[in-house]
Amino acid sequence: MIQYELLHICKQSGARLGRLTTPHGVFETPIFMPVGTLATVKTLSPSEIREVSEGLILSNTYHLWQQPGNDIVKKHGGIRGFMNWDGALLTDSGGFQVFSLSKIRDIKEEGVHFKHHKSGAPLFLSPEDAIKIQEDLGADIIMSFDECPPPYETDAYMKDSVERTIRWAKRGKDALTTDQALFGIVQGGLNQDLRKYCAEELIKLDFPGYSIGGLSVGETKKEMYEMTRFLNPIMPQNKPRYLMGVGSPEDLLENVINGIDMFDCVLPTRNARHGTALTTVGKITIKNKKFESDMSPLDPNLSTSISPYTKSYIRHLFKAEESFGQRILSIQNLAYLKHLMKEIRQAIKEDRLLDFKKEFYEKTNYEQV
Ligand code: PRF
Repeated sequence: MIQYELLHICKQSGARLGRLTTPHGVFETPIFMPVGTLATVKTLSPSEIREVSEGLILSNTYHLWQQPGNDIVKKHGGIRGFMNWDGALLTDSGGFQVFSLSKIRDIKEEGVHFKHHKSGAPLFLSPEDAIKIQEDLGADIIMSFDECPPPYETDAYMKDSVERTIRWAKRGKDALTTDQALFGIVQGGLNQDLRKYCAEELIKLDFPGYSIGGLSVGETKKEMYEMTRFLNPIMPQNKPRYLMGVGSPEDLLENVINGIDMFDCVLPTRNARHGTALTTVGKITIKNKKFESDMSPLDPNLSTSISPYTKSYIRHLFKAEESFGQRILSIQNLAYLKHLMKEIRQAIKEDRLLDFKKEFYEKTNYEQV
């Protein structure tokens, strides 16, 4: 099980500082969790993951269920044993992957029939299956099986979908046989009435934490921020709130101000593999010609294990398609988000997060909407 304690609310911004206690670590929130979809944070070793995370990472039910299979992961004592990770872990339920990866699917009350995202093989996943697989994977925090519809579906569709997501959350809760912390996921697209309804129904089921799904799926940033701001007073104060799949620097800051405690996103590691660095002064496209003989470190204000490398060297690695370049930027980008979240927590403690926000947009090229 987990415990959450609300420690402080920033007087300037309303942002929350909390403490999340899990069986494998105690964490201050707000926190960013790096993504290790296939039981690996792409390109990094566990000691590197330690360096660039707070010690809490995310992995995925859908992917590990399909490859190598949850039975094999279970044999290793779960994901932690499988990937030799001694920190804490959260798994997503597979709900989102079914909807984002598979174009052909048939949603029924019992679960979802769909095709494998590569082979096309027919598959079926139910709320109970998602719990069983997550029990085998053995994370500290696990997710309900939900439907994540596109943001601009009709209200009628959204209503059916939200009702089903609530029923699925209840079924998952009833199926759980371990003391893993199961979160409910608030859906409802951009419809405030449905979001409120979904949150209230899930709160009645008394989950140890609540996720917000169905955002950052094609709506505008303004719409996303409006929805987290709307949900802030509706969500319970004494439980953690996790905004799923959100993790650009500006989205972290804006959503912390709207009361979010936990985040995950592939953005820092995916950007890294494509040559985009996130730094304390903003985004950098490392392949740019202007870095050809740039002797400065990637980030002037952040000291990490990759600080000794010059921009010129890292650019060279990308131009030569050497995989070490991807590793260097993965470390940088995650280290930067860890640093940013630490600065945000400090600003909350000192009741000056809005001052921090102003400076953040002044000192970086991250864009305010
Ligand atoms: N549901 C689940 N996982 C998710 C999402 C969701 O809606 C999202 C949407 N941003 C990311 N990951 N189960």
